[in-house]
Amino acid sequence: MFVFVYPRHICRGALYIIFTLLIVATGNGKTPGIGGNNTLDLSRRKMRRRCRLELSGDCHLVETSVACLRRREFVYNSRLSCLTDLIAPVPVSLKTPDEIARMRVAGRLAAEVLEMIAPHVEPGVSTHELDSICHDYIVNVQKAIPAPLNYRGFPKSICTSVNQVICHGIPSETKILKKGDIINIDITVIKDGYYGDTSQMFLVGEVAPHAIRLVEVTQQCLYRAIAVVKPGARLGDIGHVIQTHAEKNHYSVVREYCGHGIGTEFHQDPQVLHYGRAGTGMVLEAGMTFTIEPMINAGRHHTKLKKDGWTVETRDGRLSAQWEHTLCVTRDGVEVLTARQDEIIPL
Ligand SMILES: [Co+2]
Repeated sequence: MFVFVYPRHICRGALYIIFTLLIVATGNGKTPGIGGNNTLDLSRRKMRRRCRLELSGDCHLVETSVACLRRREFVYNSRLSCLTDLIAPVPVSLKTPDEIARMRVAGRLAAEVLEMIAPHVEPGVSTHELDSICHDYIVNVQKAIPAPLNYRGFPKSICTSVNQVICHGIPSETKILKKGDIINIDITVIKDGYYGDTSQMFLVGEVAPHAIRLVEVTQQCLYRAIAVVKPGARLGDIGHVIQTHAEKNHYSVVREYCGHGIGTEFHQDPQVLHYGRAGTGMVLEAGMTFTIEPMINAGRHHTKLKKDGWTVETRDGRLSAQWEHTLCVTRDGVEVLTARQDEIIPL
């Protein structure tokens, strides 16, 4: 997984505010724009309408943007991608059968790391030990590369997110797993230049029923989302089924982090939001490869970034769960490139 934060809608929120101020400054949009240029004024009106459409019914976006303004790089990247998107639709690469075969290999390797690490996830083990075991396996057995290591300065080979940690938890010698914990282990490997990205939840010893329920419902969210993937479906359909199922169970969907296109890069377009409206967004086509990785909170959806610059936690301190797969849209549906051997995915 390793979702890089760059939700365009957030900067659309910022743009909307800027445009609104501009319109007010130039006489509520009724007077000609700068230098009396009507063309400019018209295009500004169009953009304003688009920004308003993006925002309609989603007041939290403004709130979210304030929280995210803390990260300069994030703001820069999101503004850039937003402006690009306003000018031209995002081109999404369609993979050839040969590329998909390579991604199948990378996906299988990532899944195998999870299969390998499962018996090690026990009370008393440190997340650092889990990281070392995965690192050695990926490098020495699989002859592959752990993608998170040194990615934008990330210091470890896997992400380990325990209990209230939503994602991007950094493995540590002092973080010892104890009975009752829930942990997400997120693996991304690079093999022959192609990426495979997957994560799963593990229960550490005996776990409280409410935590098990969160873990199960989050996995159902992922499976329901996978089941809607086929040519002609839309990205909004994916977000919609996840949000509907999570909220029906009185949970919330994390907004700031999303799934992503994947291939010869860790993160490509499109962004795959885990909430949204059915029938909206990009139309899926055979050959697209992307991840779906819902992060579902037991309490509110708000997040906070810890001082280490990576670890994302729930703001209310309640539990969070996440499951992730890398998928390929096929001619008649979907192929899960990171399916584990014992996994039955209801399609
Ligand atoms: Co990912």
